[in-house]
Amino acid sequence: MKKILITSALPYANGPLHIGHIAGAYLPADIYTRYQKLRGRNAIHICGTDEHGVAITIRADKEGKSPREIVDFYHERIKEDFRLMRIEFDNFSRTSLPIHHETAKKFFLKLYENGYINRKEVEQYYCPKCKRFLPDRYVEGTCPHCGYDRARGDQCDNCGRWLEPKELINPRCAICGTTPVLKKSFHYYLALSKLAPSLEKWLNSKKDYWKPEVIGLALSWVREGLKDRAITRDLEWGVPVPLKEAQGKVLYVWFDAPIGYISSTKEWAIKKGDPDLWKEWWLDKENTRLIHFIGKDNIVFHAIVWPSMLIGHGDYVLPDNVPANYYLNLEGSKISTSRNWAIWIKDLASLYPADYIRFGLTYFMPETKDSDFTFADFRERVNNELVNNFGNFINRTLSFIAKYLNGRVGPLVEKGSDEDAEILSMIEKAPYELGELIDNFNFRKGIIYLMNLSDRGNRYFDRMAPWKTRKTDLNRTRRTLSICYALIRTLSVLIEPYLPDSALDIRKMIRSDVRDWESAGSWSIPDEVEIDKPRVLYKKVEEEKIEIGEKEEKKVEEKTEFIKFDDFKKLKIRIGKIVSAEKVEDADRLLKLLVDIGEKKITLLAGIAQYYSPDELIGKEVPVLVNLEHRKIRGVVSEGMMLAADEDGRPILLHPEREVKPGSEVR
Ligand code: B3M
Ligand code: ZN
Repeated sequence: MKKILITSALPYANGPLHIGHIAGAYLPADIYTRYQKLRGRNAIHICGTDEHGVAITIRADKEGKSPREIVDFYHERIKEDFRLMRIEFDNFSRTSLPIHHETAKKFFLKLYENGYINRKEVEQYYCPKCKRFLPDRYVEGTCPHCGYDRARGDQCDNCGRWLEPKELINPRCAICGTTPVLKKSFHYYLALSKLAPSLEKWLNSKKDYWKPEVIGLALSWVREGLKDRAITRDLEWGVPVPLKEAQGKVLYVWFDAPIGYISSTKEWAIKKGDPDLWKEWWLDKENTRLIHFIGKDNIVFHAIVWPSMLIGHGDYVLPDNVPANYYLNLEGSKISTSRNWAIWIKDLASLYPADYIRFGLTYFMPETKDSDFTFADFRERVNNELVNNFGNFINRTLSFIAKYLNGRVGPLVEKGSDEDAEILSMIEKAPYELGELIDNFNFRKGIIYLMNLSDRGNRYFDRMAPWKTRKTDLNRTRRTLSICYALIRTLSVLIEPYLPDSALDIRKMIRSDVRDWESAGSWSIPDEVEIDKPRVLYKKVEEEKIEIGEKEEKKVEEKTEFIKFDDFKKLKIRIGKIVSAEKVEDADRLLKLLVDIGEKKITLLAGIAQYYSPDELIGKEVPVLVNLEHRKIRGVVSEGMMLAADEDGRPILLHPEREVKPGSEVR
């Protein structure tokens, strides 16, 4: 039996977690790991916080804190979010730990020795205003591939491609917006072009069993041709490049972060008191299945860059699968932390028990396409499925047992009538059928399968009508309820990967210690058993409670209607110098201006006559929209529009801070 090494993406320690994180990577990884363990397989779940890179330093800059303060704070905060969601790890490490720095440096040196890292002289963006080199995300601009206008210098959020700052169209400094200039520096490059053939061969071996969208994306990128990529940055925060000549440079965060999977496993081994234990997982290529749970934006790094690094290194196991999820949208719009269009885990967990949220998010898991979380659907799923179906089946069965059978059921040894046998055969098959779904990363289908089991239980209960038979045939009643009990016992195991707290509660109520997957397929109750006093498992969720966050966040959304940068670029705004100004006959609000915009002079009509006299305007410089469609007013053609501030309806003219050349662009 192979060992299963499960990882989930290392969250950046620069903010708390929201539902998109949980549904995208961590909940599926947790369900998968819990299942494998219940099935008696040798599995571990490894993770930690990603504490380097520009995602952290930008956050620190914004908050006026040091990167260290930021990562210390959010490491704890993120751990708390996971605890609230019952997401468990065998080890949850940090990439700022010495063990990680050493591991990453060694990894770099091995690749360097193997000839897969080259030094290159480069020109790099430098912001003249901030007076600093601008590594990756410090530059923003338009994606050269898909035209997305808020692409960052390391990756395009829209099409997912790995970018370099120099590829961006219309680059700007992410801090101050200034157009950066190029300056000479040098960096180390990962020789992806050289690794591409081996990578492609390896990817081709995954075609049959990876999610089609993941393998499809990866292969299409390889076929587009892979370029060597810089894996170092001019930054102070990060893993120092382990070469003398490279003072002041650190490893690119996406180079060091996946190595965090290895260093976290090392830390786990040390904590277990067996420091070499990690080798049994990372070096045993034949007997380890390495599975990376990630979101869609991390596909390029886990299906292209990281495997290339591993191939170049040579010692370590390669990923067996990368079951990436799509995006979870929120009420129809993309989750955006900067616009606070997100539901934070801490907020949601203050309203509902973990299992309600896990249940709801499993239903919304974006497994095969982007999905949309809405509060209305969330309530409906929880109320209709978890409460009315699953919870109700358990509740009615156990209350009947308590009321009419003195809390006792069983024994149950024969399959009996067709109707009974149908439920019992269903129990026998369930662990295998559900197991197959989970093994294939079909987590949504898995929860639907489970709800179907309790639904069939409910219908059996209705048909057998124990409330009637208890008056006429107590044996029949006992048998019916024993069968329902057996199904609950099965559910108490099979539901555990999804709803771990409920599983525990149910087992306590039915006083069962059956916990392993295979035994969940057995229905027999050899001796009479007694149950605990039943308690209601779930309550319906109410509407008002969630609406609060919803409304607040809607406000943020409605306030600004965002336009594309490309649309903004269509506006040609120039500084114009007013050459002459005169009143327009029969129009007491209008002035006719002749304005020098560099290459020519144009005529404008401006509704400012009540506030400015022609004389005081001559010689003044003002911003002018020069590509507005022409309009004829009172026989005069206006060829553009002067821009001014609007103070409660009163126009206030704008002037450049010092005199500039007429025709200068305003951006
Ligand atoms: N921290 C990116 C992210 O949170 C990154 C994942 C690293 S996995 C090695 O989207
Ligand atoms: Zn793009």
